[in-house]
Amino acid sequence: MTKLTLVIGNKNYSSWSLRAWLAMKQAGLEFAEVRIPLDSPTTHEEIRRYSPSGKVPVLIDGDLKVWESLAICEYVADRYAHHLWPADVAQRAIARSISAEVHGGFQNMRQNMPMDCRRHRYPGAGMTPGVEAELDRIFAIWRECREKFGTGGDMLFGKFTVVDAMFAPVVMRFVTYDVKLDSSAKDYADAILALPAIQEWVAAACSESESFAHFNV
Ligand SMILES: N[C@@H](CCC(=O)N[C@@H](CS)C(=O)NCC(=O)O)C(=O)O
Repeated sequence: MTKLTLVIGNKNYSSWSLRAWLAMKQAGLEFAEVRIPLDSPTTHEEIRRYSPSGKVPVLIDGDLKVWESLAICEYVADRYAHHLWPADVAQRAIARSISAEVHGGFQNMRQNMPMDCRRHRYPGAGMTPGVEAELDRIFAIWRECREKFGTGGDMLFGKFTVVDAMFAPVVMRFVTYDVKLDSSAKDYADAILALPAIQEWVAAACSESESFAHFNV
């Protein structure tokens, strides 16, 4: 039996689930998935069976439960895949700062541009002055990381790290809302979209039947 189980929400909508799932895939881990469709009358009760916080994702590793997407990424890196953080201590500190910033911030984008990985497109929707300011910050992070740390590959710190897992749902939003990207941001977004794990996630999202009229998950 598989030892690791990741409990997630709908692949189309659950941006937090995508972060943990992608980090685990990129770590090369084998794990079982429990998918709990969000926004149904039984969702809360079902999630509570697994998750102390009542939210997904939650990782179950034997007797241990780890919740909060960033804590799951930290645990996976600590326990199974040190390479999910940059090897250099200063770069690791910056990668952690950015990951925490994404985890706790960008509320305007989250609110106005919910993730919707299917082939739905809403060009220009959700853009507000608050979102624009957050996009500027995201582009500045991407530019700086690619210039300073990105030489060893096409991810923000060269090779794939937790930071890329944190930004993957942002890339999804940029596709859905057709956010204009300069060439360096586009190259990075394209590299995320080309990851086989991302393609697997999107294909699964496309095959889901649930459709939410209002969603912000
Ligand atoms: N900060 C949490 C956010 C988790 C979260 O909000 N999960 C949503 C789905 S993406 C959820 O479980 N919603 C179900 C509910 O609130 O009933 C994390 O990083 O994991």
